[in-house]
Amino acid sequence: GGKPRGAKYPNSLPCLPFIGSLLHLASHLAPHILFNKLQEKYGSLYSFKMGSHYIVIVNHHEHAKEVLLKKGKTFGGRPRAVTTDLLTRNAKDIAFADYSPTWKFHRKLVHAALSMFGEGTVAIEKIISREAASLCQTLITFQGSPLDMAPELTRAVTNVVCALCFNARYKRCDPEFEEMLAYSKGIVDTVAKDSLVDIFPWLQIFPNKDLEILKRSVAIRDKLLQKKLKEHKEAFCGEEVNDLLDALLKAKLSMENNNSNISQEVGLTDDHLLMTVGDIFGAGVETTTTVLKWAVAYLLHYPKVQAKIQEELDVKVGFGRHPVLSDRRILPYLDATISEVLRIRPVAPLLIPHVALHESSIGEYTIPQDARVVINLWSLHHDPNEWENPEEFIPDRFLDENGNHLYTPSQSYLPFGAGIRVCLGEALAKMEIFLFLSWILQRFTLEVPAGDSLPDLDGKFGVVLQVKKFRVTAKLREVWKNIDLTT
Ligand code: HEM
Ligand code: PLO
Repeated sequence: GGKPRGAKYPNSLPCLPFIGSLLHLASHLAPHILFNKLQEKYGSLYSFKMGSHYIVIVNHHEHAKEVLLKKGKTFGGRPRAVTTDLLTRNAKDIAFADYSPTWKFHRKLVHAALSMFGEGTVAIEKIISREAASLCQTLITFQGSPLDMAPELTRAVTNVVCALCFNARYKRCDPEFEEMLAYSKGIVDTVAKDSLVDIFPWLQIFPNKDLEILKRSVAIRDKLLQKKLKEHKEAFCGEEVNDLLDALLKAKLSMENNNSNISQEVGLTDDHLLMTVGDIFGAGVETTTTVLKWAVAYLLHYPKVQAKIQEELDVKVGFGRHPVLSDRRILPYLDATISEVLRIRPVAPLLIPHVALHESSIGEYTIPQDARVVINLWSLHHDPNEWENPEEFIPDRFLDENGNHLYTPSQSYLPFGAGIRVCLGEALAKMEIFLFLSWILQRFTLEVPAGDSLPDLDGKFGVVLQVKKFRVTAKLREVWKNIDLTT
């Protein structure tokens, strides 16, 4: 205890009552925007205390990298919160689990399973292409009439994750899929707000309505997950691994055979299996879908970008075949557009909060044990010293002078985080986003329906930065009207 001699702590915001009113005044701002703005007054690294929690906000990439990479293990903890505890049966998952052998073990298992089924293999490309084809088919049936693409994109992405996790897929209007859409929205709207609620009174989590919605949604999700687990247990013979759930079951079985109690110790209980699959399923659906929605929203705002992607597709892929993963090399402008979407609208603008496992430092500042460290990725991605016109959507900033190669023009870019807590799904997400967008844009031009206004680009802050609902018309491109590329 006690303040070490000579210790210098990050700049602190004024004490509570003041912050309360300051934040109240600022209540129209989303947290990541407010934290970005507070730099003007307090510098890029500052802290405040809320209740018993000491919170540090990091707005500069050098500090962010020190936290995530150089001192990744020290800052590898996670805070507990009422809502995430509800979602994950007290942090028996990966994303919201504190640093522990159990967390490490599950991360390793999932990582191995994901590489086995997908990343880099033909299997995953096939699965994604099948869903892309189905999505394009759906768009054709809507020809000309305005549609909300969100549920269609969600279904396509859900089916990819569903194949990976459960070796299953949903048809349009499948009641189980509709149920999933509903509970997922319920969770996204309410979860993880409480870790910020002390700070942001206007987030209004305390109304029990939100907690009720969350509990109800989680109960429905758990029932679905439970059913999948039961089916998999019954079908699993101990050898053939068809999906992530099989892989987890196999690990559990082999551990139980080798050593009676170790599976309990390391956390391979049914609860852990369910929550881990729940994480991958939830992360797999919400993040990738969100990026696709942002991409469409920006393409509507920047039709020239859309036209340029289509030109690239026409020249490099042509009209005789569908895009494939290996086309990423020859479609740098599309890849740059995806990078720019992930910059300008990061899926997780504050990542997930980190916790200092013991006393440490960031830059020249002492950080006490148990401090919650929030990386403001929004600030990194909108830093005017690193990005020219950061508010402008400019895919070209990710291309070299010749426009042939993707490169990262700034260190201040971490859409998937970094270090020991780095996203587990980066490779999968990138494959999906690339294939879905290339398939759609090869054949369709996306436009704002007559009479509708352009999509809102502010979004809605939550556990992911959500896109507000908007409609699109997907017009079959003229050149494609006489081409039959049967899938
Ligand atoms: C964590 C971004 C897609 C699984 C994270 C984090 C970010 C992130 C920023 C937090 C890192 C931190 O707290 O330091 C994204 C983006 C995605 C995406 C931008 C899409 C473009 C996915 C997908 C999956 C996934 C498809 C699953 C297949 C996870 C998991 C964690 C995580 C399990 C928690 C890791 C841990 O705490 O140990 N992601 N993600 N993500 N992501 Fe993703
Ligand atoms: C999304 C809603 C699901 O029903 C449950 C779920 C599980 C894992 C969460 C995910 C939600 C939101 C995005 C998260 C992911 C873990 C990692 C990912 C927080 C709540 C990110 C972007 O950090």
